Parts: sequence; structure tokens; C-alpha cells
Amino acid sequence: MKQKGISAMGIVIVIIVIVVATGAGIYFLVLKGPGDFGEAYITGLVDENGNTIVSGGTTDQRVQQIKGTVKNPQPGETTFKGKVYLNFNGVDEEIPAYDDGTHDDTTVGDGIWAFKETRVLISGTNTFRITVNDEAGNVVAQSEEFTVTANIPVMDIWIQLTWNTDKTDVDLHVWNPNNEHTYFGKLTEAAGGIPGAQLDVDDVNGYGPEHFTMQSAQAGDYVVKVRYYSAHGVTANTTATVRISIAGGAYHTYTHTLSLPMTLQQRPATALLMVMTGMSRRCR
Ligand SMILES: [Ca+2]
Ligand SMILES: [Ca+2]
Repeated sequence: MKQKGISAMGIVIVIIVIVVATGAGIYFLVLKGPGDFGEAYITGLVDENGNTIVSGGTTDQRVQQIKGTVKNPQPGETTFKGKVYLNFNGVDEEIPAYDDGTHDDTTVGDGIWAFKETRVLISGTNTFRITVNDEAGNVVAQSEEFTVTANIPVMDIWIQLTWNTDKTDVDLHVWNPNNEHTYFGKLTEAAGGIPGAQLDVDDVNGYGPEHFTMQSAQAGDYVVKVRYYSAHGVTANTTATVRISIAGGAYHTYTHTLSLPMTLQQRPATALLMVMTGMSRRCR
């Protein structure tokens, strides 16, 4: 894990307060695309035990790696001339692809680019689709929709943080009503974080995701903060996206733009983006 000093702690950009509620129904917003054309393939999901799932399958494992390949929109180029998007449960996220022998890429420099992404499933049906855009933003390839049914408990709290710049480090922080804190330094209860909760990973080099999950949460206010920890040389602004599902209910999506100077702040930011009390929310 990266070394993060005490003096650098506490820089927070987005604050979301949520109140745990129950009884909300599950629904998904699935983007309808042309589907299944060009060169974009999802080969399968692989769980932490190494078991592979094909589309239409079921699993009892929450954490999955999604794998597949895409072709470079401009053949012969050594950099990817376009963007790859993973649509997970209705939301597109840009993801990196590799033609350098890493991330399960089988042949270096052959124009077949591999992706390997970790996602934390929600209870019930989960959907995935890969879309490739060229540099002009035109959709040049799209996979079939990949579905998997997760026979796992509904999480009282499910939070996903992603962001849109490579190489950068954004962090998810969550406090429970007792002011206990889960973050990269306290990923689990055993590490001193919120009892019964876990943060799956500290992604330090671009895009995320980082997932916070809690199967059985006490009622009360939970504070969710996002911090721009390090730009790692990137000067462009980064947009962070936080998606929250309470008790398996509909996603609430929050975004915030992070700028380079925010990585240098030494005091907690107080900008409150959203308060969510039950299902009624207000923005700040
Ligand atoms: Ca390759
Ligand atoms: Ca991080």
C-alpha cells in the first residue's frame, strides 16, 4: 500500500450524508445501445477463487474481475486511439486497455487490447457492456450485454467511487454514526475501520473503482467524502463520481470536479455536495 503521512490526511472535497433507510425497490437503468458489433468482447467474470462465469451465469461471490478485449480503432498504432467504456449496471465508466502483455493481454503489440477490471456486484441481476469510441467520439464497437445473477445478500450500504483520469489517486472515506472511519488506512473492521464494513481496494493510479460495502448497517447518518490524494503529474481536472445504493435500492449518483490544487490542501474541505435523508435529498 502507498505511504500516506498524517500531515496529508483529511483533505476532502465532497461530502455526502446519507441516512440508512430500507424498503426501496431495486431497479436498473440499462442503456440501450446498438449492441454486438465491431471488436469488443467480454470474455467472462473471474471471482476471487478463480472461478470463471459466462454471460447468463450465477455466482455467490461479490468481488469479480471482468475481462475481455477490444481492438484499437486505428490499427497499427501503439497507443489506443479512442476510449473504452465499461457500462456496469447502467452507468458508463471509462476504463484503460492494454496491448503490452499486462492485464491478461496475450500478445504485445498485436492491436488486440485487453482490459481487466474489478467490480463489486450487487444482489440480483448485474449487467455489463463494453463500448469503444474513436477519437472523434463515434461508437465503433460494442459488445453484447453480459449478465450475471449474484446470489448474495443485499447490502445496506453500497458505495462506488470512480474518476476519469489515468494515473491519479482519489480516495473514498466513510464515517458511521459513531464517527468510526473506513478509508485506505483502515480498509476493514480488523484494520480499525467501521465494524461490519469494508473498502475493497485503494486504487492509486487511475479511474478506480473503490467500493465500500456494509451488509448490516445501524441506522443514522453516514458521511461519505472524496479526497483528491495525488495527481501524479496529471494537471487536468478530475471528475469523481460516487454512486450509492441503500438497501439494494436505486442508485444515487454524485459528481464533483477535483482540481490539481486540491491535492495540496492540508485541511479538510467543508463543501457539502449532497445530504440524503431517507429518500428525500437536497443539494448544497
Ligand atoms: Ca495484445
Ligand atoms: Ca485511492
